[in-house]
Amino acid sequence: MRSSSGVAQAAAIIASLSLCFANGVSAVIGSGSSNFTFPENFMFGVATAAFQIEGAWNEGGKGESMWDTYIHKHPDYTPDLSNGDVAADSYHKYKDDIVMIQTLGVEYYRLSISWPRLLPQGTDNHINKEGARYYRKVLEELIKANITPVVTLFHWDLPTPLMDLGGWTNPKMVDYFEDYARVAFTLYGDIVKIWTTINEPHQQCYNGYDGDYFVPALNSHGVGVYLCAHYLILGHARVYHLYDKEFRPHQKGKIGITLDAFWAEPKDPSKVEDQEAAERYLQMRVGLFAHPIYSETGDYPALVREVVNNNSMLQGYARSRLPVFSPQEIEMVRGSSDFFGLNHYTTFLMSPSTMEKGWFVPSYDHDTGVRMDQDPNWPIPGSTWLSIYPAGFRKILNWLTKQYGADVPIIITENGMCDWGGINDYERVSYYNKYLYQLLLAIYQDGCNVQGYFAWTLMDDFEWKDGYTSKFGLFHVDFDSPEKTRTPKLSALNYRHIVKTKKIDFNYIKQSKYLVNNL
Ligand code: GBH
Repeated sequence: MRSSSGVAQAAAIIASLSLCFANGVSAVIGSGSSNFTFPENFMFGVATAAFQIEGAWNEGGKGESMWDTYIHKHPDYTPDLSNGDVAADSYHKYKDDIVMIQTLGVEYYRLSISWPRLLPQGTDNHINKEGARYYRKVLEELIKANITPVVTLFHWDLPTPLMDLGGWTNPKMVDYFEDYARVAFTLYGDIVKIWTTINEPHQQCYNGYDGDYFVPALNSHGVGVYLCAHYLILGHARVYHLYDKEFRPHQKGKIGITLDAFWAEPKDPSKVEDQEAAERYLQMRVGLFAHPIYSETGDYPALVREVVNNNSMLQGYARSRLPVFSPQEIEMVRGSSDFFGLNHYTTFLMSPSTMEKGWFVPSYDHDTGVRMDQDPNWPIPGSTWLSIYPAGFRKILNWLTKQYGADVPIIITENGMCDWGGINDYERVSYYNKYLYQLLLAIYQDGCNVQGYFAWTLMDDFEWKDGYTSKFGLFHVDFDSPEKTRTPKLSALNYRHIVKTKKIDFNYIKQSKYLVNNL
């Protein structure tokens, strides 16, 4: 194995780091060990996505995803002029990845299947045998290593031929998604027992269909965005029922969806209009997807329906830009998830606005009608959008619990922090400690039903629009080396300690300047 020595080396570095920290180098500013212990069966894991790590974009019979096609056509899409052609080369180095996951001591790994690697045309008439074998090998290797795979079917890398048909604005996508899922359940359902259908529909529709921040860069402001949401929701529900009826009886697994949610804080908590803006943001951006699936009544939230209907009318549309579910569809979607997969990163401060720079009329932003700021006191260690406000994590968990009840377990399918790189990532250590502490408070003091946590992400990867400039990994990847050498960061060591002790020890690793800031 050409690179297993690199991983052995990585494991050795982790071991030596432990020794060095056991000698007590830390300058302590934090508040010592938290009193709380993570619950007995709490699922600790780490997450990745196919397009961000695999590379091998045209190997092994793989078809093109819309990200491949778009970035090849627009090479200056990312600031470093990069693409996902090679990425972290996990297609060839998956065994190394699995050793890294083992080193962290986590029992779960959330990965995604590249739809075009399995179905090069997107449709199920042609299954790529080599792609099918690849995921089989990865999944079997994980099981051998005692790591439970959690598989996402769609983490944004839509097959280009389906994008050419309009992507998720096309109602036919619901069928295609079901067909793809059937192939995946048939091939892997004997060993995969936890599935998620879709990763972050909101980010996909907002950035890719309303705007051009993500591929497909459709710029279908205020129109395509709701079609995308509508058919993603229906596609999810279809796949849920497919699994529930045809596969669950013998495969006996679980299936849910992953939604993303920033916390929304009123900019001035004493102002009613800011409180309303925060609530409107949450309903428009989280409720749009969560309410149809997790609420008692189903369908889009009343507030969203009202806002988009009214604006559509004022704008001269004969019908609402927000599509309408039939009563049968409402019933099909309602309750179509065994858990609530939540990705959470940061918080914004909300105040009402009718127009901001860069908004279009109509658009999702204009419909939402909320200006988003961040508190200058919140540290921003990397990309502009991700500022550190740990308490927001506890608050969004409470908001979701209040909205949708505590019956459906929440699994944090992503949480993590970006910086500009480096192995001594004290800020990331601090981020994880503080966010995980808020999660413990949500469990023990607020009664939120959180059953698992996946750190984003195993290693530095292709961070979509940011290319390779923005780093989220627990492991550093040297993208300049042909080996894509992986090296553990301090945050890997810290996470391993948390997983092992089931406690957060704020003193385990020397503190950063950000820790002074007691949020
Ligand atoms: C998740 O998306 C993804 O699931 C994952 O693939 C990704 O690597 C990870 O998080 C880290 O980014 O929202 O207007 O402030 C997060 C999607 C998209 C959120 C860009 C922040 C910035 C523009 N991110 N967005 S805005």
